[in-house]
Amino acid sequence: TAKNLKGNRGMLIVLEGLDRAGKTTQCQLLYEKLTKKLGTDKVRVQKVPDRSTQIGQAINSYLISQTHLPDQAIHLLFSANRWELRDSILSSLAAGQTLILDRYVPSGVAYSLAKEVPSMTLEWCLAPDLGLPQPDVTIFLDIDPDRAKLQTARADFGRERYEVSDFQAKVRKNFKTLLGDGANPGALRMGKVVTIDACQELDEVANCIWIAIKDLHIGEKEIEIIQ
Ligand code: DGP
Ligand code: NA
Ligand code: NA
Repeated sequence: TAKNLKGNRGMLIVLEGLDRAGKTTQCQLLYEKLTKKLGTDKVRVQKVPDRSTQIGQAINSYLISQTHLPDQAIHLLFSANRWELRDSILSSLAAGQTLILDRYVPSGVAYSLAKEVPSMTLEWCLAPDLGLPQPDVTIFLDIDPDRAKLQTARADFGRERYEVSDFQAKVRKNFKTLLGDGANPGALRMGKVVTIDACQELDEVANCIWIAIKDLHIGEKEIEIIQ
């Protein structure tokens, strides 16, 4: 297993899910496990959106309802924020550093589609992200939005724009359509896709994630792009 994880390039791992599904905690736990195996300089976590850039700050203002933007404009800003990360994603992988992304393209499509703006079709939503690096594995932490709301980890839930149960239920449905649900393949190609029940205990979820990635063979395979 250690050998598989030590391929020529790093692995691109994406964790996805609703607000409060436990992504950030699980990214940290996975980071710790992987660093034990690979070394601290061989693993990195990146939050997406990255709120530290100028575009990220514009996204943050929108999310905390300090600014208003048309749905199309904010959609494109989220995508631009991922494009800003592209070079650092690729250079990490090339340097043999495994990268864990806390959200990525599936969030981009799932959240915008949930707004149900007729002109913002799946094709329209995905278009600006075409050409970005494609993950090796995408882990969907699936949780019922009402259960997520009850989780105590984040007392500030509900403060941001999308943190409303009805909206989250639509996002969840979109994630399932986009990433696949059991036997049904998803509409997006995001590498190996694994859905995990995020209502389980933290350690149980962490175990499931580990099982999903530990035997992944990337070998000599170059990173693909989303098309
Ligand atoms: P987070 O920092 O992980 O809490 O994400 C911020 C919020 O923005 C969260 O409600 C999910 C949502 N979000 C993340 N990425 C995108 C995106 O690309 N498009 C849209 N519309 N929403 C996104
Ligand atoms: Na959030
Ligand atoms: Na995030």
